[in-house]
Formats: sequence, C-alpha cells, structure tokens
Amino acid sequence: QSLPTRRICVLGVPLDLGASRRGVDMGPSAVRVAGLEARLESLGHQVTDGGNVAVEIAETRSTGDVHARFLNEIAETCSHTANAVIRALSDGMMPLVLGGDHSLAAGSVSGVAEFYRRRDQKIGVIWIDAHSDINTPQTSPSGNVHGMPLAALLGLGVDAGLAPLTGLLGYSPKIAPENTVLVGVRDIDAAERENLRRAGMTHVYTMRDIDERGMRAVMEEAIRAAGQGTAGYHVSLDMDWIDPEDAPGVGTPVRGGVTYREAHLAMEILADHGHLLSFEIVEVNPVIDEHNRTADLAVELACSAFGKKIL
Ligand code: HAR
Ligand code: MN
Ligand code: MN
Ligand code: MN
Repeated sequence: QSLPTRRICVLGVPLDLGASRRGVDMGPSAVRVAGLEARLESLGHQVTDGGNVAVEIAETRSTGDVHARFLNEIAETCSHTANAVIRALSDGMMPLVLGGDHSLAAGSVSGVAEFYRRRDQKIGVIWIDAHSDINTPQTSPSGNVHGMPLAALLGLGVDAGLAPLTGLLGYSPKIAPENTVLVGVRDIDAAERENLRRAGMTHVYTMRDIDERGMRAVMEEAIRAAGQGTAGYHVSLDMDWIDPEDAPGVGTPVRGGVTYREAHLAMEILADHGHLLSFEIVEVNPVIDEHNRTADLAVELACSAFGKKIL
C-alpha cells in the first residue's frame, strides 16, 4: 500500500508574524493533533518529531517597518528553520515542515538549497498557492511578509528592504526561476505581475490552466521544470490553494480554488515521481477552522504526497 519507506522529520514553525490575521501559529499543533505522525507511520514511514523552531510572538515585539512588519523577527525564525532543515537532511531524514504563515518558507527553502549547494547541486521548488507571494516591501499592499518569501528566495528586494530575508545564510539567490514553479494561483497583485517578470518566472500555472488543461498536465509540466538539472524539489503547500469550501481554516481564503480530489491527485502525482526533497504545509488557521477539518485535510494530503494509494 505504500511506496519506499522514508525517514521523515516533522518540524513545527508556529509563526504568525507574517500575516495580519492571527492564528496560523497554532497550525503545527492542529496538524499534529489531526494525527500526522501516526497516519504517516501507518504507511510504513519512520517519523520523528523534531519539535518546534523558536519564534517570537507579536505581543512582546514592536511592529517595525510598516512595509514589512516584524521582518527581523521573521528572519530570525527563518534562520533557525533553515538550520533545522539542514540538520534533518544531514541526518538522512526528509523534512516535513508545518506552518505557520508562509514567510517561514524563506527559511525552509534556504535550508534545503544550502544542503544541496554544499554538494554542488541545485534544487527546484513547486509553490502551490492561491497567491504568488512575490511582493517586496516596496510593492506589498499589506506589509505582510507572508506575501514576500518567493521574492526573497529568487533574490528580489535586496535594495527594497527585504535584505534580512533575501540574504539568509549570506548569499542570494537561493533558487533559479527556471526551476521554480507556481501552481494554482488566482490572486496576484498588479505589482506582483511585474515582479514575476523581473524575476524571470515563466512556469506560472494559474487556476485557469488547471481548469483548461487539467491537474495531470499541469503537474507533469511543473515536475519537469522543477526537476530539470536539479537534485529534486521542495514542495511548499499553502492550504489556501484548496477551495475554501474544503479548506475553510486558512489565513487568506480565496474563492475558486482546487477541489478535494484535484488536491489529492496533485499529491498522488508528486508521489509517483519520487524526486521530493522536502515538503511543507503552511497557513492552517485553527481559529477559523471547523472542527479541525482543514488540519485533517492537510494530513490527508501529506499522506497522498508520501505514497498513500487508493488501491
Ligand atoms: N498579495 C497579498 C499581500 O501581499 C496577500 C498575500 C499573502 N497571503 C497568503 N500568502 N496567504 O499565500 O498582502
Ligand atoms: Mn515516531
Ligand atoms: Mn502563500
Ligand atoms: Mn496563499
């Protein structure tokens, strides 16, 4: 019933400083309570919980620059996250990162990229999200850093006040646009369109692409681009990708998302290809969830991504 057994290291990042709606800091707990470890172990995987990365809370800090609120605190957490990811990979485990708001991905992806850079290899990233998360402090309409991690990873925004994130681990960029793929986007700010162009991003699959061409065709192309000349790819799953009908407990719900089955199919296709280097699930917000069903869906999707088959 399961694919090759993996050693998985769960890492929680209970961060909500990057979002204006509070509560995604409880996401890691909600996903653990939904039975993540036991359900992955029932597939035959060996799961170790590495605990939570240290985060500051808003109540003890001042907001800082309104164009990128709590940027320094977020960069600090991202640095811890990168190190925890590097440690897990060095111990031969696959990181499974639980958020937390999406700004933490600047850290997790930096960690994976650094681990493979030491081995002279590049990584790809498959960014699965309703949003493109490629604002800089200059272009952000909200000042919320969870709308900026992709900009930081691609090396935008060094001169636009994003240096603490862009420069994590002392260099930039961490990933190349030709190996970075967006899947399922449907809410892109006007300035983000320009940033996508400036960053050289060409593999951007919108909801319309999924509607017209189907999930299968889109995922196959995404996997090809992310895998081209790389050691494999990191998958960053923002739960707001899924329609709010099925995933109501997210920081920033947007209508017109993928269905329950489309989401599973995408994960099943990822499992079939087996180039996964690390996986993360972000933006689960228990405060506005219904009986933890968004966290439960997150666990289901992780199981599909890690090889659970219907038959
Ligand atoms: N683009 C908007 C902004 O920058 C909202 C984006 C952030 N929301 C997320 N990220 N949940 O995927 O403020
Ligand atoms: Mn265990
Ligand atoms: Mn996101
Ligand atoms: Mn999003």
